[in-house]
Amino acid sequence: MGTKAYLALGSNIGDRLEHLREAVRLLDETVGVDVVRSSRIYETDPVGPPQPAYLNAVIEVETSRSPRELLEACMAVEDALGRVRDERWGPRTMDVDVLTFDEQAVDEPDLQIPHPRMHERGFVLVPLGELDDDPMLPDGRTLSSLRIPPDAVLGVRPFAPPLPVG
Ligand code: GSY
Repeated sequence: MGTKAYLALGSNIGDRLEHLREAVRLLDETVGVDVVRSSRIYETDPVGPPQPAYLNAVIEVETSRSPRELLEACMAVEDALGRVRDERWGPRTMDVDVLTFDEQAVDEPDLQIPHPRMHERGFVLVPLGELDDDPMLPDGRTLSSLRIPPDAVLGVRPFAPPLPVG
């Protein structure tokens, strides 16, 4: 039995929907990673500097990898989809973030789980809430206790059904 992890996917350059589909295919082909299910796809207002709207989704994976090995798999998918790591909050063909890893917490300089900003982001919370009504959040927060600012949710609009899996 592997570990259940949630990953956040985002794309705002080029054929965004195809990039999300390709990310799921590549992750599922990765040794030690099985994509189990996907949220619906949302079109979301960009957070950060002015840039095109994103497509975002959250997927559930089952993995035999360690948290760091899962991070490496996510970065390999970003690289395969042509991500250029320049501007920190800038546009990208593909972003894959590890949100949770069972109930484990990781606090290393380049890897923090649960993802430290996930509870502030409507583009993460809305799709994640479809898959799990009580996900692990930073500092023991619960989804029901969060006060999500209205514009964080208004900027998250259903766009397409869940990504094909398997
Ligand atoms: O943090 C992931 C990349 N990203 C996003 C995103 O995925 N969606 C939205 N709506 N805004 C974002 N800003 C950044 S950076």
